[in-house]
Amino acid sequence: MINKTKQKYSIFSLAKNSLSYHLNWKKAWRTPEPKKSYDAIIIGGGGHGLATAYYLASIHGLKNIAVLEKGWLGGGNTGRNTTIIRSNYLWDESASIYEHALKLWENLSSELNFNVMFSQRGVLTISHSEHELKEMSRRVHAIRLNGIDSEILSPKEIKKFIPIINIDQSIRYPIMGGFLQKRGGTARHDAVAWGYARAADSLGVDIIQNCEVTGILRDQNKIKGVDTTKGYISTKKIGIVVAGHSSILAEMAGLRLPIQSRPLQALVSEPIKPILDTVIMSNAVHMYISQSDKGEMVLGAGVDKYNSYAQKGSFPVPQHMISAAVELFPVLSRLRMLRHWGGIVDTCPDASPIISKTDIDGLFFNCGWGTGGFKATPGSGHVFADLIANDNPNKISAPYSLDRFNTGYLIDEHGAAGVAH
Ligand code: FAD
Ligand code: PYC
Repeated sequence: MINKTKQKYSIFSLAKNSLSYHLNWKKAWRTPEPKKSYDAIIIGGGGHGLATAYYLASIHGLKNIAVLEKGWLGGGNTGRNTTIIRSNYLWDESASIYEHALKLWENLSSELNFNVMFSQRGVLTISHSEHELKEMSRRVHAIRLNGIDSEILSPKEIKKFIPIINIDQSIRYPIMGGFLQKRGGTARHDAVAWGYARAADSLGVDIIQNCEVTGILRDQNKIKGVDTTKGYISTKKIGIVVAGHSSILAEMAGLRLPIQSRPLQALVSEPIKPILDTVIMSNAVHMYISQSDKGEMVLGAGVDKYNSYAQKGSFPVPQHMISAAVELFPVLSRLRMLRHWGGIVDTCPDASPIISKTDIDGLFFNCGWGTGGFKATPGSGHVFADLIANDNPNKISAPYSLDRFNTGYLIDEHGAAGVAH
């Protein structure tokens, strides 16, 4: 129920602030100068880093923390992704972490008192061959055994669900069937970063933008502090959550990670009236599509097959994706592209993330989410905060330790990652 007093107050406050050019409008978070020392430092002000800081403060009571971000909050992959959220992975370890995240998404706007526009509009993955359909059915069984919703749809059922889709069997990528996770969907990416930032700030976390970490210092095997573009800061614990830049930060600490950094591209069309109220993914084409609340058609492609730190990719990749998308959705053919961009994704050999301590006391990594970490943001922050606070992984994060690259206990999710690596 709407609280009428609050509503009147906020309308009045909106009018007053607009007349005063918003000069006295309270900022959503402070802009502090860094202190000389913190109990823990999180490097990277994307969704995962901000969520980690929020849960460190809200659950584990650590208040003397800073998040150091070299640019602006959410300016990395958090603000560049196509916002698909789902938990329909193959292995139990994945079901456990992605479903943990999905459950947190379901209450996130209320937890943060910030509308992250989480919308459970469903995610449908389509298949274009008999073989792909059989693999899909194996995955659906595995997903359901983990208690997660998933159902197979025939081409006719898909057409009923998505009237603008072309199920003609003579096209290059004919639709043979698909599987749907109804609880999957999308959220507003910037709002996720802003919501976590505001909530963390209100618990005393210092969020410091335009502060690049340039060095990681240690005293023998223990973390001592960081060099930054705003000076030296001492700390005993560092959580590194920098996605595509993980190898660079690892090198600063004298470590090597099994990570490749590659461009992943996406684009939006000019805004149009609502025509699509779900999310569709095609792993064979490497195409995923949804419609944003502003009306833009949001489309993403597969990774470029070379390593790079430039936040852009090559033209043939989106060109291939768009030509297939137009066959599958002929209604798109006359739309104009509004924006196109790339992000640098950090991919592991098994297409699963790393959430791990290292051999250096006080140094922790959360990376390797590759093309699919947005959906994990709340769950990733939640378990990473637990790891940093307790120096030990919990049941959900334990399988994601760096050890797996020695023991061979890999969690191969190439099929579920949706975008080829
Ligand atoms: P980021 O948001 O990249 O945050 C890392 C931050 O670290 C950056 O802000 C960066 O500036 C900062 N940083 C780097 N170096 C330093 C330094 N030296 N000092 C201080 N700060 C530093 N995932 C999904 O689940 N669904 C999708 O639909 C999806 N689509 C995608 C589409 C595209 C085009 C791309 C690029 C990615 C997509 N992803 C998707 C993946 C998802 O975006 C990422 O896995 C996720 O956002 C990673 O979040 P993060 O907070 O770890 O990283
Ligand atoms: O992981 O669902 C996903 C995804 C879709 C597009 C990019 N990643």
